[in-house]
Amino acid sequence: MDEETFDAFLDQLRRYIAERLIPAEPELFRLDRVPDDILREMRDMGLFALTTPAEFGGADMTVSQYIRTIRELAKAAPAYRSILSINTGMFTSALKRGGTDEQKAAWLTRSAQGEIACFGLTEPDSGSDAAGLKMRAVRDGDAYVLNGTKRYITNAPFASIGLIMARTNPENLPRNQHVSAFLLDMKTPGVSIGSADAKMGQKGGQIADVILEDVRVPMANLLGGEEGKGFTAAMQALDSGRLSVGAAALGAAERALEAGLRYAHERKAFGTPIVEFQLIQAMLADSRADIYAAECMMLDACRRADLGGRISLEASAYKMFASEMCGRVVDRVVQIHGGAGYLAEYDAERFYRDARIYRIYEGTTQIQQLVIAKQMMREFAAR
Ligand code: COS
Repeated sequence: MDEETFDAFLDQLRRYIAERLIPAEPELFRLDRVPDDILREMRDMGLFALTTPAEFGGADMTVSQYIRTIRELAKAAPAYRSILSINTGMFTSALKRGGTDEQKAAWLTRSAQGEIACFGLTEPDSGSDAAGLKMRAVRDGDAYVLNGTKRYITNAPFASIGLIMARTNPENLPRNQHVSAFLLDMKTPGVSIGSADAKMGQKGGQIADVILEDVRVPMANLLGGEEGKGFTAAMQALDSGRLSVGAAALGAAERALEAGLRYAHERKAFGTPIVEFQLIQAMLADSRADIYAAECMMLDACRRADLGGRISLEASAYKMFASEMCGRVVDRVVQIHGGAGYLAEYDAERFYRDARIYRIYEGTTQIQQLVIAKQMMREFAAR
């Protein structure tokens, strides 16, 4: 998308967020899902197709444009980003890199039209150790038969399309080459969805188990038409997913700090607005500096992604910093609110609960440390 069109789009999106998405938050929380009329509007605005190539009906944004869009969206309740970010992030990214021409034509089009996608990697016994997944895919004639359970799957209750990682070849291969990726129509017989899990925060977004029992997936749905490429596809998709989580954390921190700054002006103590107190100013200033640092990392990591090549280190470093930073900012914003910060009547406690997951999903902070250190060791060995 050319920069002028993008700037106009971002302006329009900012207005939509301020005038439509934020005012609709109470309804979103009451329903515990994005209201249908808003979902329709989001589809009509092309928000599910931000990263889809133009030939399949998308806006074909650069990584930088896409991630800046996610940052804006994250200033509204997190569920608005969640409902579309698997489509625009991991699902589209894996297909663009690894899909055959036929797969791209079929599945990118469905995704761009707003069929909600899910990404099935995590299982009851494998989270951080992604290559340890147990779901089996056994070849039978012109199909694979999939059996197993995926856990904590974002959007599972709403999804009609999915990308599911399963083991095709349990013997005689290094362990991550066992994994293949499958495009799944969620209406296929044998697919069932568990009840939505109750969570700490991010109300309106839903996660659940995806249970596959003798699910026949046509051979044509094996991503890239080749077995054993699923782990790399998942890891590459996670690199882009981590940029998106970083942007979500950044946008959330900005929204929270704005609330803290406003409250500090409104609330008086000792006869003066508390913003006049230097210890309050210190919390505001530390938060602003934190946000600025994350913003710089975001811009640099995205620029590198747009140049092509592997960005595992930068994506992990940015995701780690931005998610930890967001945790610090929302904590300070609760503190600035004092007793009011602990009450559900104010937004601060919600921001605090919503932020906690950013340090966990798409790889915990500890996994990001491993990814960063591994790249450092690789660079050292190559000297
Ligand atoms: N890009 C391209 N290829 C990659 C890759 C990436 N980002 N990451 C891994 N690979 C490929 C490479 O071929 C790699 O071999 P080399 O390191 O020799 O190039 C191979 O996969 C194996 O990678 P690695 O040795 O790092 O695999 P491990 O099993 O040790 O696991 C971690 C690595 C722990 C980093 C990985 O399992 C992980 O990211 N876990 C967290 C999963 C996660 O984020 N889950 C969140 C929920 S999913 S929404």
